[in-house]
Amino acid sequence: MRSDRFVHTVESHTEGMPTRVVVGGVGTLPGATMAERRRYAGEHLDDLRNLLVREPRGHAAMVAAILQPPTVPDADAGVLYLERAGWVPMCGHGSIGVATVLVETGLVEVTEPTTTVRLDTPAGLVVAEVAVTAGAARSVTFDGVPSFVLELDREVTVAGIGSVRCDIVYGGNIFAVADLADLGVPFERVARQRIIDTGVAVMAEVNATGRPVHPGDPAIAGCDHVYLAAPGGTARHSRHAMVIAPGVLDRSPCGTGTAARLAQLRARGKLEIGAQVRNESIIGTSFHGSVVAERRIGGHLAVLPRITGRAWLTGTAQFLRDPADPFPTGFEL
Ligand code: PYC
Repeated sequence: MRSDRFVHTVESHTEGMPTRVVVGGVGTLPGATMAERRRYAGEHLDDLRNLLVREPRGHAAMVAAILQPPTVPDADAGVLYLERAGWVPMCGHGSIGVATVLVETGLVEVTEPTTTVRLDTPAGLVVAEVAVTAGAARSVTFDGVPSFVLELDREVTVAGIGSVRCDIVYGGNIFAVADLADLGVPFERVARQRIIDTGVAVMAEVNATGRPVHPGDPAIAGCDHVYLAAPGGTARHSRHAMVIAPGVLDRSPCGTGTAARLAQLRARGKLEIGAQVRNESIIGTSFHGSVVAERRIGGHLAVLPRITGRAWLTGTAQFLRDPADPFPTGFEL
């Protein structure tokens, strides 16, 4: 066996979406904060990202999370999230996966019925309460990052469709939120490629007509997730398709997308503080969320989102890289 890289992972899925949790083989990255480590990873570790998420070790929907020593004293673990398009500041389904892995592998001290896991992420501290019974993590409730609308009613022109309205919202990542009905695409699995193509077109137009930027952190820039709300939804029960760059559907209900949806509904006056919202994915799995409070951040009224979902461990792996492999960083078809 020849290998110049070994990476140890615990595999999981959160309501259908994978999180490949890297527990060894990377080492501590330079940086005094997780935001600095994310920047470092973006500049130096794209080969590792590609190796982890692309074929033949990964697939189009693979998301990974690299565990790091925390950079703040009150956290249990630092986490870097990576997907096909890059190193994202935060990932909700990934945080649920990481918290579940930390509990079920004993990487944190476990208490029943609740174990608190504090994750140091590039977007800020994420506190997760894991419901534990007989050593098993039954569900994870996490407090997302303060989430807020950047712009309501942005008009974009989508080729073949025309002018479409969407809201630009930050929920840990930057989202465009639009209605599938306005795009003339059905909310059906068989229409998945049309949904993806339309979401990617909306994303491209949003970025081309005024690339959104987080007001407090210029490193969080660009819309790379599009929330396409299904017809017939209400403020209390939304069904949606989440299109992620460069063109894949989230299988889970998307944690940061759920936070963005809560912020959007609140900004539109459709959601009371404390009201429970069920957010359903294209495969019919759900996260449950609510706004627990509001806080002013700069010129924005941000909601503090609380979101619950479940994750399951699916395996462990040791990935190798053979220096003679013609695809040392994987490939995309
Ligand atoms: O759950 O926040 C999320 C997420 C982002 C991309 C895929 N899932």
